[in-house]
Amino acid sequence: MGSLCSRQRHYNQADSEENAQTAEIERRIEQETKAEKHIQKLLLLGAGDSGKSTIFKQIKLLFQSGFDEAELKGYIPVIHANVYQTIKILHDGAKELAQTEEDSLKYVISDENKENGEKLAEIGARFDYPCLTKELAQDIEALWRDNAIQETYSRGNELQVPDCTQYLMENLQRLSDTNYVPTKEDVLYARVRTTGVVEIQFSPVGQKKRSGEVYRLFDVGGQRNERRKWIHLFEGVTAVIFCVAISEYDRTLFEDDNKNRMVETKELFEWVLKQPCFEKTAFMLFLNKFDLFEKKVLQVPLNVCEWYKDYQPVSTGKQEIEHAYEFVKKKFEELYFQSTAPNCVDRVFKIYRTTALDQKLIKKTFKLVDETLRRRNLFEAGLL
Ligand SMILES: Nc1nc2c(ncn2[C@@H]2O[C@H](COP(=O)(O)OP(=O)(O)OP(=O)(O)O)[C@@H](O)[C@H]2O)c(=O)[nH]1
Ligand SMILES: [Mg+2]
Repeated sequence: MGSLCSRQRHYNQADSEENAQTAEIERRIEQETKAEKHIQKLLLLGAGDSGKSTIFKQIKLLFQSGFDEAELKGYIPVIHANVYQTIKILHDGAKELAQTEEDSLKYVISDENKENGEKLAEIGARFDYPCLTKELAQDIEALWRDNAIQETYSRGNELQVPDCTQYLMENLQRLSDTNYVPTKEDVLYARVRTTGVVEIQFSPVGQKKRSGEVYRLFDVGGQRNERRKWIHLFEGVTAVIFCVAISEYDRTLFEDDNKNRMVETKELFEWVLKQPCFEKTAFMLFLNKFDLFEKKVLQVPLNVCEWYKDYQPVSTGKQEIEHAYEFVKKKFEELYFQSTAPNCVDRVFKIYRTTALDQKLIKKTFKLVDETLRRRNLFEAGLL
């Protein structure tokens, strides 16, 4: 009997320990769920090349520890690949224009650069690129300075020439140093098409002075074949940051040479706005690549784009830039209100003019985004 009692006591003790453990696990799950609820989900969306990953990199630089030396060095093959691919595009583009254009002579590569050009184009077609030596950098520089390549570059919008071309070509000597370590700026200029999804958690304002809000930011690939992955991220999104490369109104898609990039972006934005999951989601529209837009607008009229065909230039210089920017902004505003059902009208919609390479501007923009979202949270909690 005595031994039965003691066994009973033993069982009771084991039970209560187990119960305590279960309670502790449940408490932790509850705590974590609460913490998760506190984390606000931000989604970077937009077509390919619109600057999503550049914004993502800026967030890492601004609100996290940035890139350590190993990460910076990890960008060397990417940057070198960008150089080889770019010079190949320009070389092949010049050859094509020299055959097809009426004023074909200006696209003919000079005799002294012909052989060099063929060699570089062959390298650019490889899967494995060689190390960028000083000699190769010099060869690339010589080809870049060739009049035919410069003429071709001026038609870069027709050839999928990357936006970072000028930057890369002006820095070839540094990029080919044996001890080259990419700078923060090099990393921001580097172009890698995103495949899949990457995420980062951060609190704006800075390491020491935090705003209290915790955000989880998701970056996705924007090209057509990547977009089917987006839908898995659409639940519980606090805000969509929709990036538009406003300088690309005279370019066609990388994945479809017959489709204007602005028209694609318009259709994509419409589709995103109509997603039932986003009825209460805030929309932050980043009209990005303003630095390129302000240069282009004075040379290429906005109305070359079918969506902007009702645009009329009114002035020159700074005034014209502002006029063109306001026109584009209005187009997106109209699109937003047309594509927003009456039951969604109270969702937040803000437009920001951005240049993703400009760290100060991105910091300022994120402070504004943070303020807007905090104000909305207070309003929803009935505190405002
Ligand atoms: N000049 C300039 N270049 C920019 C700006 N934003 C991005 N870029 C460059 O544009 C290229 C494409 O930017 P990404 O951030 O990779 O574009 P993405 O939207 O992530 O593209 P996907 O991953 O294909 O969807 C990179 O070389 C960037 O350095 C900008 O505001 N101004
Ligand atoms: Mg990307």
